[in-house]
Amino acid sequence: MRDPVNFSAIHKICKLIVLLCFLHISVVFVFYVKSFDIGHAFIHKEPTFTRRNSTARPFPAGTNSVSTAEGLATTNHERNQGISSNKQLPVAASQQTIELGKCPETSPLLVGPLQVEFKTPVSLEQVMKDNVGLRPGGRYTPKDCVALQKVAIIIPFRNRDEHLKFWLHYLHPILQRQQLDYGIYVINQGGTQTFNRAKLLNVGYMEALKDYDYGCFVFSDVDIIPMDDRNTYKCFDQPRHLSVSMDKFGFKLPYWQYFGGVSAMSKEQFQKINGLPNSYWGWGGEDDDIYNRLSTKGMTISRASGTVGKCRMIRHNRDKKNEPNPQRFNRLAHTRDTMAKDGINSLTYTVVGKEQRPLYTYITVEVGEP
Ligand code: UDH
Ligand code: NGS
Repeated sequence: MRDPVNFSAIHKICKLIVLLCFLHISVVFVFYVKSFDIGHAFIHKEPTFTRRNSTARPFPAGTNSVSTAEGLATTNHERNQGISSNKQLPVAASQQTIELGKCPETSPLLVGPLQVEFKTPVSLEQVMKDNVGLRPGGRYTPKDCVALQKVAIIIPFRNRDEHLKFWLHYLHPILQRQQLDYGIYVINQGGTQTFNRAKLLNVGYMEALKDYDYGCFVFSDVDIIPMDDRNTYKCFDQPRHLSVSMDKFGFKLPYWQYFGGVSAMSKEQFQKINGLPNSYWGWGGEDDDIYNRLSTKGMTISRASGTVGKCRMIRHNRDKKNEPNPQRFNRLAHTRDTMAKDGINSLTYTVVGKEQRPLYTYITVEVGEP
């Protein structure tokens, strides 16, 4: 005889087991769906992360590293606007850094010969609109690669605002295409004493170094514009002369030793010659003195070809208080003896004002008198 009570107990146990199984499957299912959600969210974001990573590396790896918030998890627009979007990324990714590649030796952005004319007036507002990537003080750093050189461009200045507008209008886009990490320094001679171009350039060197670790210094007259962007405003193994073939000289060098107009020296080259002479007041000779210094120290002049080195000068009359210096020939005969004590080591000046304007840093300085 079978016992009916036992059957009912087994039935109950079976029902309990089925219920437990169902519960177990439900719990497993809920956790599975949850884990799928997390995984899906990560997979969804990862392609964005990978794509940005790859566009930030157009060139072989260099030395500068950029934090994820700036270089990897943000778009170019966000970087320009200073917006960081790394909040949505997994913690591990937001802590990563990437290395920007070095800019190439020859910039791929160069276009070659340029149209340069001074008939159409230029406004600073328009120049600002055309150069939105600049930081205050006329500073610029390439976004996609590490610039090969940090260049301070020094302009001796007094009462040439119209020329400066043309210079900024033409040069800012050129310098950006040359992929330089640069800053513009306009050194304005205060007062009404005789002009002293070389001393102002010495001041520019000293003041620019207070701002940034510049390794190269381009000294440019305010009225000279290059006609070819392949004439890179950077430094070379030897001091560089940039205004090679000027329109006013019939697109030729006026003489082989000519080092006036626009020139570039590395920090080392500049220090080797004790900077520039402070003692040339008025027009003429200071550029020849710089040449004498370089040649005394065994350096030679490097130049682009006559074609790449073409440039235009804005025609103007002689400025007041910049008459030809009658002492220049006598001074030039003694560069070798005077250069050790007349230069950056004997420079004295007073900064009257320093302003970081949108397109350049403007420094007004008292440099004394003859
Ligand atoms: N500079 C000024 N203000 C001055 C004098 C000179 O800003 O009052 C700067 C400016 O950057 C200029 C540079 O110093 O480009 C060289 O001076 P400069 O232009 O006087 O020299 P340059 O050799 O002209 O170009 C000399 C006078 C030419 C007169 C020609 C008359 N037809
Ligand atoms: C030379 C001057 C340089 C000057 C060059 C070009 O004679 O300072 O002419 O001048 N040297 C002396 O006077 C000793 S320019 O035609 O640009 O006015 O840079």
